[in-house]
Amino acid sequence: MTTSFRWDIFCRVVDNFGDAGVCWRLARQLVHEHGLAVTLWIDDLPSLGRIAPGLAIGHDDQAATGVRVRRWVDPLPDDASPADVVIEAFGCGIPDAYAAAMTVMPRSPVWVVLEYLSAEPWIDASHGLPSPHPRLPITRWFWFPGFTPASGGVLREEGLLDARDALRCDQTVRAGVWRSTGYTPDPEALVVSLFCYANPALPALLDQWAEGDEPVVCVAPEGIASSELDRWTGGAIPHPGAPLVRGRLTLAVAPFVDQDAFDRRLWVADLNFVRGEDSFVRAQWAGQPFVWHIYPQEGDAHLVKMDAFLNRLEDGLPEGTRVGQREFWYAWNAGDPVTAAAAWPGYRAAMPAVGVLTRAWARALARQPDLASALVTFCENRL
Ligand code: TRH
Repeated sequence: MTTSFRWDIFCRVVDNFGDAGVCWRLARQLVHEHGLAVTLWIDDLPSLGRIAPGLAIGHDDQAATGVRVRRWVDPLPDDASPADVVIEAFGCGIPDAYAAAMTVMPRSPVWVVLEYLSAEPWIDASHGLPSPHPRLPITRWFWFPGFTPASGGVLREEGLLDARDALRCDQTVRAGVWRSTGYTPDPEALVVSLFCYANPALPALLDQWAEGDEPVVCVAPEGIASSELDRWTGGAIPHPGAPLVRGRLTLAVAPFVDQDAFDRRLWVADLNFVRGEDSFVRAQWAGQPFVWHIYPQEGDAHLVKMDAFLNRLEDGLPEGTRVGQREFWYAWNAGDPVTAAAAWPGYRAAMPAVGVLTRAWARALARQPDLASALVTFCENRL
């Protein structure tokens, strides 16, 4: 589809990489698959630069893979006129003057608040609802990403699962994915990609892998879980290209790469530890067993969300496998070394069945419309 519509996406980076990651992925897809003119207004270019390495983080206005990327400063530059569609990512707010200008456009722009992803059942009834702006004569539409056809869906690029399957079949390309880490692929080893928040349970898990019977390769991105790794390695965290071997465990560190390369890591690992929102979705597309370190919230609200997701994922799973997965996810999220170590053997035993389930889950999810396409249809129907 080719249109002349202009889209602006506003993104404030709260912390880490997920806010930028989701917006960057969405922006690229809107340009590449929907022919839209997209500007990403972002207040933290260095964070985006970590996952979009070609970006010039000192430039306030630039084109990057077809997306116009502009630094979100206050006030916005004078040439910032409202687009046809305005995406307010994660309720970050739209600058007052820009919002006021939206209300006097000859054709009222469509203003969409992109919410956080959730598997909770209530989001289906809230997805796509309008809400009048509290002060301005304009409507905001609420978009709830989720896992059901009644929700806003999740991001999925065209041909994603085919690209994944093709890469998995190509041994040379597969091996190339790990080259920067210095680890030489060993078909006997369990290859774990580790992307998590600080987690006191990690050293106990590393001990278990080091002392176990099975060769394990654990690859962590640079700077991730650094205090735990620092402690576990006695201040000698490996550099990319020079893994550390202790017992049966090879611990390797990988440089930060762009999102597509990060996806490829998830595709070729046997087990993916992921976190936040975007890598959590990408692990689902990878179709390998995965363990989600959910972003912690006050009052353990995140555990309600994790439970809602597990309820959907495990539907139809045999009891033993279900318990194995659930116990390990809970132990990992509790960050408790004792319960996490105790739950690992059960999870390891459940992994083959969990893998079958995860692949089926990805196939079923891929039959639903992807978030970007659904969003384009929704907005164009309102213009
Ligand atoms: O980094 P995250 O924890 O991000 C977030 C933020 O904390 C945010 O405030 C919170 O609201 C949200 O989680 C739920 O995890 P996430 O979402 O997985 O984002 C990581 C991004 O980084 C994702 O787009 C993948 C990308 N990435 C790369 O592109 N290359 C890499 O090498 C790595 C390690 C990650």
